[in-house]
Amino acid sequence: MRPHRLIAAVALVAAVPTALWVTAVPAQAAPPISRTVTDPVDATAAFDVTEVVMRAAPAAGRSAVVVVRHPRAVAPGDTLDVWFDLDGDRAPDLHVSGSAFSEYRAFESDALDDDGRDVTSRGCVRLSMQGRTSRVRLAPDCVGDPRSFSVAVRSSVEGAEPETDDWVPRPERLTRKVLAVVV
Ligand SMILES: [Ca+2]
Ligand SMILES: [Ca+2]
Repeated sequence: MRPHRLIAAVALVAAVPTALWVTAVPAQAAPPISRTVTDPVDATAAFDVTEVVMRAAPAAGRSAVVVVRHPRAVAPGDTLDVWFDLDGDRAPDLHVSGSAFSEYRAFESDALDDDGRDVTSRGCVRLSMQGRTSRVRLAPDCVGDPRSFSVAVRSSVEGAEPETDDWVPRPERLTRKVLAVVV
């Protein structure tokens, strides 16, 4: 390449808008190993959620965890639904649903309002509700070893109007991704 051509090429690269590079970098970055989503105290919520913490499994064979915090202790009738997107297509693949002091069920899922097969007995996902904390444990190696996951969380009280439900991050939306297993 002759010198004046080289100078022209360098000038062309320099002229590319900075924004192009800025937007390209985050798209390639790996999801974080944890994510905290804070949610307002909602006076209208029957069973309020104020924080959701997602954490990758610390190693292969361990569980990823979703910790849901409430401003009061869980009571009979309090219900939690958590949907997981495991393949990154922004549609749920797994739904766990349960009530305080009762049992929970897990279902394959294609949409927030569409449960498929009951997969509770596989033990891939478990829900516990105690004190001011609900906790969901997901075994990545039991659900096809996804690279990352995101969740939608809904809290409600049995028999209460849908308007009193609380959603994180917001109604019928999934959070951003978190790595499934720390690597
Ligand atoms: Ca809330
Ligand atoms: Ca999906």
